Amino acid sequence: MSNDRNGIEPAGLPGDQGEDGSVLRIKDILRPWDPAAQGGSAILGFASDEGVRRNHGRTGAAGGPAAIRNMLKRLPVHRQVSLYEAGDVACTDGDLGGAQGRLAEQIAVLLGRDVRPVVLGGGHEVAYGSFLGLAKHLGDQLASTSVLVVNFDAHFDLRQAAHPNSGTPFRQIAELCAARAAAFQYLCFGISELANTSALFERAGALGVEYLLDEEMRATAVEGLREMLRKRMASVDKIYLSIDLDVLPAGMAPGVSAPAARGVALEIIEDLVDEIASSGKLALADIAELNPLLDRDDQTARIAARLAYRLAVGPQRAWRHK
Ligand SMILES: [Mn+2]
Repeated sequence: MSNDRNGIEPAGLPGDQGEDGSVLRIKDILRPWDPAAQGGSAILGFASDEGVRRNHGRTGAAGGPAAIRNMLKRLPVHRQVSLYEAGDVACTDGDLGGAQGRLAEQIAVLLGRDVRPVVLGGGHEVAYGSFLGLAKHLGDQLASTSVLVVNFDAHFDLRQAAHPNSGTPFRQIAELCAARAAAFQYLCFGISELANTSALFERAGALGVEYLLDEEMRATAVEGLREMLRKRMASVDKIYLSIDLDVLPAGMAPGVSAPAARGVALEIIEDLVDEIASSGKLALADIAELNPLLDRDDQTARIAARLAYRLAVGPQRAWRHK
């Protein structure tokens, strides 16, 4: 890798000037979306908190994509990767279904070029748009493709509501799967017993949802969780991963609509995310619920950027062994 940017703009950050080696950061390798792209990953924003508003939550997640990009672009890169910037889909007129449909169109285009979309939310209503994009891409193949939906979240987000919102996306996905004669395979990590009603646990049971409670996700259990996840992933064709930042402890991730009093530690989330990202089956991922208005020192945005980095670039642990 070269630091020569052809005189356009110096690579790295101002503090990097004078270094001998590579100071490349995400901002230096991020390319505008290229319709002829083949492989790699793309960053795609979903600037919406319409679902949070409808769910009576604290709005502000529409600013999530910009806040995550701002942190992501500064992170250093240690290996060559193809990373595209696919822009934002916004919901500014209250038409959430329309925005989810536009997101789905974009995702289907990326998947059609074998590019992994890493979608930056936005409220968790992003999840229905994400899955809709995968369904659009698969078309008639949806029913015959074994798709595992993995969600890191304190909540099931399986609510019944008059209008779709940030608490309903996985129920909507279940209904879409039923309408298309596809199996609904939904695995949740970090569910809080005290953040979901009995009705929701019953619906999860009726839908055959697999889940681990936050209290079961201790550091001492992580090897068992990884093994369970590896086995579960081995039996499917494709994975859609969703990460709701409110799965993290409130003290670590204050910038969300509904902070978790307990939550699951970041080190455990990252270990499991790395398992999924390196499975060879991860088709697309999203990171939801960052609300920059409620954040503290951009801490939640920094965590979101770390997770987006792992999904778009990969864990960089192997670098040490080169
Ligand atoms: Mn959620």
